Amino acid sequence: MKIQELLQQKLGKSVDTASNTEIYYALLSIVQEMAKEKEAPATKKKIYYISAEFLIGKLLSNNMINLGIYDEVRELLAANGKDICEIEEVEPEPSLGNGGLGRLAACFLDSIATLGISGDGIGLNYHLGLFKQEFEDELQKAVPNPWIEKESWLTKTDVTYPVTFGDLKLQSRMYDIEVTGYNNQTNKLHLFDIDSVDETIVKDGITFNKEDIAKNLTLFLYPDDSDDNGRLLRIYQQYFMVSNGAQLILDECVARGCNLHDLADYAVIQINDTHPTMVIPELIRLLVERGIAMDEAIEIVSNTCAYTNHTILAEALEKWPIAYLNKVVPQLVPIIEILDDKVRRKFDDERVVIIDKNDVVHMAHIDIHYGFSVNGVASLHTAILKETELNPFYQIYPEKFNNKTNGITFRRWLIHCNPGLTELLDKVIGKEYRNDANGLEKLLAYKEDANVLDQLLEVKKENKKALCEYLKKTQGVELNPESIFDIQIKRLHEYKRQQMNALYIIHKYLEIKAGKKPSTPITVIFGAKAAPAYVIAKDIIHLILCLQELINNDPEVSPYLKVVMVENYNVTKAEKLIPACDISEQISLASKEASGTGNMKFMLNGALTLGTEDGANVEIHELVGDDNIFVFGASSEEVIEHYAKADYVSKKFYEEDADIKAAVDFITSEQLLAIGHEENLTRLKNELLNKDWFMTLLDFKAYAAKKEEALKAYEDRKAWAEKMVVNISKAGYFSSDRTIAEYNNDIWHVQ
Ligand code: 26Q
Repeated sequence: MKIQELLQQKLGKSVDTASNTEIYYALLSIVQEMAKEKEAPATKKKIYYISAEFLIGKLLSNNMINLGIYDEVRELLAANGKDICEIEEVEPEPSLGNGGLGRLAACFLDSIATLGISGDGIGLNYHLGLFKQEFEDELQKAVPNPWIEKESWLTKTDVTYPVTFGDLKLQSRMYDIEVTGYNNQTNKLHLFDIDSVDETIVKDGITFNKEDIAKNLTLFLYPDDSDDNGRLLRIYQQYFMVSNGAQLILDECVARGCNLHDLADYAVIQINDTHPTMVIPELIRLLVERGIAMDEAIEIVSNTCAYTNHTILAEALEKWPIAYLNKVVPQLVPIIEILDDKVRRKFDDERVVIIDKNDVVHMAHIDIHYGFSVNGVASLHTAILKETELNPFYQIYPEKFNNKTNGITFRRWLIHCNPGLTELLDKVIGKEYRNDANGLEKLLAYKEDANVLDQLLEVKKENKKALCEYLKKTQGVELNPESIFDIQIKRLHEYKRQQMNALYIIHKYLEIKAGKKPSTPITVIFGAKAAPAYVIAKDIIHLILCLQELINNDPEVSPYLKVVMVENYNVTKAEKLIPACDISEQISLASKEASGTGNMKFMLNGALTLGTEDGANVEIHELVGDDNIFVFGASSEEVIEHYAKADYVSKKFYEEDADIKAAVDFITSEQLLAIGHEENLTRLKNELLNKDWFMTLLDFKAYAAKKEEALKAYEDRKAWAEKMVVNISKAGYFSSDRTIAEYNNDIWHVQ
């Protein structure tokens, strides 16, 4: 049946008389039925991608693109006076992730299905998501983000498993979301939940009784772990995820003919950071329960599990006191002790033990000893893991270490979010790049083509206008689409250095006040959520919001400089911001950003990177060359040396440079104190002066100078457009299809 007839049948009325909401739910149902018809055929081996986060974004349009019906539906709706964008707005965005790691998992599911690889995601169904960010009194306020509606992409299944925590026994329930590849098969995202979860226990923002596990288990992603009960809840969640995952995997493999001894021929489990690490002892436990000897069970599991590391930040590497595990998952503790004992017998090296002398369990160490692959997510990151952070392990297991530079799905991050650019590309280089992203290189031939360059600038201008309208409507800010759009969107973290960008804004503000006006106006846009327990991160948001208030309301300054912090930054907002960006801020302290994936999305959409030699920025730099990127700052080697020698003193930079001093002092100026809170602003200033663990002041001057260079370069519109062409042309490498092909060839060997 044609889509038109299907839609009318679902609606029970003609399209032109239906509401946007009715059309959305009708399309949801049609797409789900079409997706189910493409369910992947069973193959012997299957990849299970297990992750605490899946930041999937809205699904309707992407599913329609992947099913090949998007254009038809858009035209059909238009013919009936309906705008597909307004129908997209009806869909709530699933709140199942936080940042890069979760978005990567979502891009990977898309690419796994697109490459026709048999593989499913395994995670949790958080009812209230991460949290929704609201701004109040120039502060971040966290409130629940309920996103599950009666009709949604979730399909309730009758799959349930028993999960035991000490003397608490729970029964799980599995929900599925279909994941359809681009012109290919449908895989699944399995999200586990319990029927007894009770959203009404949440009061006063995101506060709830952390001890009532049957009611709170799947309420929030990353519940506040600043107290013991919060940390215990995290372990409950993690075990619930992996126990369900392990039971599902064993059941499915047995159904496909596995005799458990040969599990590694039927399953490969990719462990996304350490959050799912307990899947290793849990699988061992289940195999032993099913009659396999301990040593063999350990061997089987070690051949089945592979680990991806996403960070070198010590504080983000999970370590759990054995006492916590004893409380929540006593059944795993004897197994973890055996795993530790084996390591201690083999290696006389306290750095590689699993349970350290303080009785703390190092989750990453379990993954490395008892998995067959350890990968980093960008080439610099993997090199640092080998040479520094995980060097003692690299010495033992050099063959396990490998790099898999991250990628992004071009279906969402080009075709869907930037239809103007997509149409231009289709016209200039044909559509083949949609199937093989390397085909974007064809655009290089048009680098000198004035006509193509003009059209490219036109597309960018239209995207900027659309963003202005959106921000006017949603946040009431008035922006100038002729200004330079400089955007930093990512989780709020000191290592990502949003505070350095804020200091630059202050610096610019002071210059304008002193009469030095920029020749092209600048709009600096931020989007970021701070973990509710991360005090300094919230102080940085406060500073940015205070600057926004001060600057945008100053008639002397606002014609030249504006600041906007987008509220509740999420995937949907990223899709509007990225196509409108001129300068992509990727300014982490070198060595600290494992990869970054926003950097890739911006490049693909024709923004130029202003960044440090960190994460995948290094690879972007290599691909586009010196002329098409703005690189500054201390190198990762220099930074690592500063840490080793403990010789970085931020105050020295403050005292020796008048610009730095003026910018830092301004944080507690009369003007800002009149808007913001003394406590927050003073704390942030003191942090920069007395600690500055991520060396903001070290790189500030180089950053400001490089930004001036970028702003100047922008004024030569033709030269800038040529740089855009180079960035878009070279972005093909960052397709997650390439990344997934590498995972499959080197690690998974599925098919
Ligand atoms: C750990 C312990 C205690 C509390 C929280 C956590 C925790 C939670 C979330 C640790 C890490 C995360 C998320 C990490 C993350 O998103 N990492 C990003 O992964 C991307 C995909 O590989 C990279 O591109 C980014 O560079 C990396 O920061």
